[in-house]
Amino acid sequence: MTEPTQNLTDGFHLLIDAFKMNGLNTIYGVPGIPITDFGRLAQANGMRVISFRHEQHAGNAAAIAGYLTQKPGLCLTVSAPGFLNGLTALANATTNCFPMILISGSSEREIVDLQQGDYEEMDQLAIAKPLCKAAFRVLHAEDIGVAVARAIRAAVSGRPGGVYLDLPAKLFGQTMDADAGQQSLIKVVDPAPRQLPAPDTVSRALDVLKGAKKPLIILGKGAAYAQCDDAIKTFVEKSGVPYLPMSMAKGLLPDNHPQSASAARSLVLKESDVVVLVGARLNWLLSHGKGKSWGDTAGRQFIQMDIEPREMDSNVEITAPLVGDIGSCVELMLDGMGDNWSKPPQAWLDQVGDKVSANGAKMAQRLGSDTSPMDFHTALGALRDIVDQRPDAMLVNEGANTLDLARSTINVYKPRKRLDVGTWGIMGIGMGAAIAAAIETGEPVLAIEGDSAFGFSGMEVETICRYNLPVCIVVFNNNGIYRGTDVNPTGDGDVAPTVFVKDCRYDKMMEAFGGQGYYATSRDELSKAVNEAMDSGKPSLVNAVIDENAGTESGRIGNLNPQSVVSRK
Ligand code: ADP
Ligand code: TPW
Ligand code: MG
Repeated sequence: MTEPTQNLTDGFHLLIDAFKMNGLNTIYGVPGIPITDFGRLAQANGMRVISFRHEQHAGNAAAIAGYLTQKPGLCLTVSAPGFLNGLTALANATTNCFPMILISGSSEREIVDLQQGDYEEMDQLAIAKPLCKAAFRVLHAEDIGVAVARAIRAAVSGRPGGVYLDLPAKLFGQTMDADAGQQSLIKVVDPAPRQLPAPDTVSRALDVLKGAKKPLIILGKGAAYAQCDDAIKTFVEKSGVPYLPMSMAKGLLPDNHPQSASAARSLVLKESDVVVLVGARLNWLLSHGKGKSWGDTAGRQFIQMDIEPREMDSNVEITAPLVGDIGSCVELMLDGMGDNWSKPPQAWLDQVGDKVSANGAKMAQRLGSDTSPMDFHTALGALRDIVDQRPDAMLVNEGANTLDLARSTINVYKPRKRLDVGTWGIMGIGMGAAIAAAIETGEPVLAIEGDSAFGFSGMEVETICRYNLPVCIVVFNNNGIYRGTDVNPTGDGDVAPTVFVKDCRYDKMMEAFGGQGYYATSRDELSKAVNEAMDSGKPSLVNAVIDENAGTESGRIGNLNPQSVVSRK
């Protein structure tokens, strides 16, 4: 006779209880051996389990969930290949400082370690380790509580990032006494404690800022992640300093804010004498803080607010390193500024303001265009007007020209509304980000996708339809990567490597799964389709036909693209 099971629990249930106890209620993943039943049981126990068609997109969704909520997003995969598919997203999350936990089932330890050829055999822990913040393996059910607690802390404390949890198949079925199991779980207290910057650095930063003739504030996605939106807005406004938002920091202050220097980016980078970095790294996206884009660097001083001490001096000297969480850094700066803080010299504000007005007028004219076929500005002009009317919508954006031009033309009015290719400039985040945005915020989602970019995660259209998510995808269909006009110079055989099937119909993909497809060849058709789609709240895809000649190679980052100068083919 088998023992009664009422007083027993097992690995499956302990894991679910540990997540729920810590407020982690959604899992993004793909089922299979050995985690199929885990997904089922999680759903049966009230967790939301979102099944994808490919782990990379589930992982990207988990990372975006982490970014939006400050709780680690959970991604669940099978062993070896499923794990590897999820690993790209884990590495990307870590690179972007987004908290997530990749949980993968794995094969039997003894067989893996002796390399005896188990089903999907792979030493996953060793492979994950260098690509994330922390990696843990759990061999005993009674350790699940500790493992989940450590995974949460590692993901969200300090600089957020990805954590890997390796769960061998045997763990799930291990049983233990239910009471002892319950007691082994840990509800993590204060997982991301505030971290105050040293008082003397705050004074130093204030002195440097006070002495500035041409100050500039740069807001990064770390500032958006920190969810201290009011303090940041007050800091920028009280300082009177022109600010530049990095792409995912757009909307921390509305893009039409009078202090926004976005339209004068080149000028403010070149001419600023004091730069305050708020949750933004001086990586390639800011030309490493030196070189041509920054003009004459002599005498320029940087103040940097970042939770990661080792970020300081990574590219240039940081005069005032404020190591702490953005909320604490900004609040202490505000305290120190007092009530009589004087604004920057008027000459600087006028210089920036004049440039912003001149460039803004040029851009407004371009966005008013109505070319046939549509070029990028015609299509983006239509979408910009739509987003102006729908400031709560979540915006997802990837591609090359489709990314760079949408970033500089579409205004964002609220924090954490814009999700894009991030630090790596990676293609394929689109559908994962759109799904997480819809699930985590409940707001409608507009995904503006290059046709190539969309292809990386396009099959997740089925996922969007299956969960009936309010996602409107607009595919900028210019027949290829950057443009659709490349030809094979040999004159026969394969088409050029950057072009796709011409005039294809991505809208039919959406229809295939029961969503609404639209086909738009003009500004009017595009406006009408996107408005209708967003009003309906139904899964929809608009195939926007874009002039295949319109794009430029690599969009705005052609300078990073090596090209042969040798005359042989
Ligand atoms: P962007 O790409 O927008 O310029 P980055 O990803 O380069 O932004 O930089 C984000 C920075 O923010 C990282 O250096 C990270 O350590 C930091 N960061 C993330 N969260 C916080 C936080 N809560 N407080 C302080 N710094 C943070
Ligand atoms: C994971 C390289 C950068 S941009 C891009 C590729 C393939 C697609 C650009 O074409 P798209 O946009 O989307 O049609 P548009 O408007 O200019 O025509 N693999 C990964 N990441 C990157 N960044 C690439 C390849 C790339
Ligand atoms: Mg394209």
